[in-house]
Amino acid sequence: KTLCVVGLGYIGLPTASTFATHGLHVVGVDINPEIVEKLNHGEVHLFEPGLRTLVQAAVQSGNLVVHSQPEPADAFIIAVPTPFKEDKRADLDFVKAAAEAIVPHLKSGNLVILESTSPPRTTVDVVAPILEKSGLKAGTDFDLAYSPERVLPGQILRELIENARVIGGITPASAQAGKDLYSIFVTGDIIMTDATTAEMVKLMENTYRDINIAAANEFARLADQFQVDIWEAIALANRHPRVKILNPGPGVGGHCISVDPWFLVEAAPENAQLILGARRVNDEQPAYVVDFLRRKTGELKGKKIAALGLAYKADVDDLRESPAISAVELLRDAGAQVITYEPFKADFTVEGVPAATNLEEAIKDADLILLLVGHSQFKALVPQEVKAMTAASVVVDAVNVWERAAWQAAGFRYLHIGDGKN
Ligand code: SAJ
Repeated sequence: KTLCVVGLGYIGLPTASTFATHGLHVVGVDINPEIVEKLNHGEVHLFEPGLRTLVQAAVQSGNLVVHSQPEPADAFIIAVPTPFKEDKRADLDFVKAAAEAIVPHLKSGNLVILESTSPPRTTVDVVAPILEKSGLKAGTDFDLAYSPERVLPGQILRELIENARVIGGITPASAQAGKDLYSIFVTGDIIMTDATTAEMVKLMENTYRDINIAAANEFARLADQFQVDIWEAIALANRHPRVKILNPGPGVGGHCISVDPWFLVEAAPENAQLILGARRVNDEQPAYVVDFLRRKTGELKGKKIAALGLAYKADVDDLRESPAISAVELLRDAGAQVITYEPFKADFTVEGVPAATNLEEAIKDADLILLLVGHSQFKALVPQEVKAMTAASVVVDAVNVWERAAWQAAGFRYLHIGDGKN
């Protein structure tokens, strides 16, 4: 069996490599010539634990080759990004271009799977008509299915294999063909449905999480207003057997959860009011963090703030839609003298803000340390040791990973966001 995977990002590359190490002949395709060149030399352009080793094994076995154009294959997987534009609408240009690129190679009996997160009906209304330019009919001459990925960045390689997977076919036979393909390596259940249901399932999953994080963030603001400590309140509420409130933080980032709910808002604005409200709450959260800082620690102008972490969440190098970056920009605009430190991307700078290359450089002259991302290496910091490295007297923990008592014992004033008590 031969497989052609179009788009070698966080999903396409692990998927292509895993199929290759399970015996399929895989052609990986990417439009970026630098990525093609790198991968063919066994170098990887993304950081994901274990990915480099997997890609090298796939390339060395001869089962994975990387080209810039699709080639004839038994099956095609489209795993290109669906970014969203300024107007909060899904940009399907990459999906369309990938489908167009497959058309000249499509043969009777082939299977095409779309994995890119897309607005409901994309497989049926957008992808099928493009592929049918080949003269072949979707669902009759070739199979077509939508299968969302559900892997968590940081745990992609394990979750790709173990998670349950939904396959939505434009016909039951297409769903079955998709199931047969993924069965090669997926050990979790593979559940078949129709294509549009599968698209909606994916969007519902991430929207559900966004709404629940928004609830946590809104509770944090309320607790702050009522002189309650949100973390104490959440711990108590979560003792209820059917309540599981998520963690408030500086907001919701990444290319999934902060984006996907918009696809539903775009497709049905009048029926997506709660979804829209949740998006607004989460998007305003960096501003809440800055407002909290101002209320608790006074005037921001001239304040020297060491901002630790810029990634969208802990232990990833991904800065897309990162609320930490938004918070830094707001602090900068408020006149604070911010210096950032992001260990996973030390060379990245927020415009107009210096970036330190190590922790000590970031914190030594600071008045205040602001923790924006709970990277393991920040979590592991020993307050006594930090005290010896910094002029700062206050730490503000936006992700609640530090122990209040330990920081206080080391002589810091400790605040976590959503704390109305301190
Ligand atoms: N966050 C909070 N509070 C929480 C949990 C998360 O503020 O209690 C923030 C994180 O810091 C981050 C954002 O939310 O900024 C999203 O992080 P995440 O770890 O919840 O999810 P992602 O975006 O890394 O991956 C999600 C996953 N979806 C769900 O958990 C429902 C993953 O399974 C999907 O595959 C992925 O989106 C995707 O590609 O769609």
